[in-house]
Amino acid sequence: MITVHHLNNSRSQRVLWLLEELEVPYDVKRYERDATTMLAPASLKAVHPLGKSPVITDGETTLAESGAIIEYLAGKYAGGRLLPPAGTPERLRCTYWLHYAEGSAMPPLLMSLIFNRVRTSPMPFFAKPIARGIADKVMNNFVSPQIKLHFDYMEGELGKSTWFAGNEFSAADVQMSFPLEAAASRAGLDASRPKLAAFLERIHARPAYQRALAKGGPYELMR
Ligand SMILES: N[C@@H](CCC(=O)N[C@@H](CS)C(=O)NCC(=O)O)C(=O)O
Repeated sequence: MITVHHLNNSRSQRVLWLLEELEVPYDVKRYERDATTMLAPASLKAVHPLGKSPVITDGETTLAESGAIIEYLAGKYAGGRLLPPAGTPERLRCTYWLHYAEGSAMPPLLMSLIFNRVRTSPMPFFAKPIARGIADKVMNNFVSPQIKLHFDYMEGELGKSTWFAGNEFSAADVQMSFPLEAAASRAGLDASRPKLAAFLERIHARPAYQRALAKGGPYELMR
């Protein structure tokens, strides 16, 4: 039996969604973020040394890293769906987006989360203007232009095909859901990028996505 070690408001939501798309049985073991630090509880380290979510167990196999998990589950349980056939251009695109989501799209979004925290964290009054000045400078000179670059790129790519790996829905779309949801929640992704906005609407309307929300509990990404 597959067990998803699911942290609230996290990347593991997309693993629940994938499993609902696959219609395979699985268990969910829930973990709650610390309300102040937002970190995962130490108990998750008993499953994987990094203590991050998602991590799954499937029989003797323990696997972390959402791209690897999604590729593994789709390869083992999708019966040929969700991963385009090996050796095709669509498969290469699928692999590309499986890596791009965490390797390229997430870093600037994470930086934006961190520098927003720097701006809003409690600190002595005399430190505030300095901290805010540094945060604003990093955001304006580096992070925001990088985010715009990625938004423009992803918008352009979704102009070429309905889904990220081609005209069929695939594992790549599940993996790409998280950076796009994070972008909509904290980095100003909106209807000015109509292809990306339509992608989010389409995935949110999928019955499997809705079922995964019911399984995972409230899903509100950090701002
Ligand atoms: N690149 C990893 C990132 C894993 C990760 O950072 N997960 C976050 C949740 S979205 C987490 O566990 N945060 C809690 C913590 O770091 O303690 C993946 O895609 O699985």
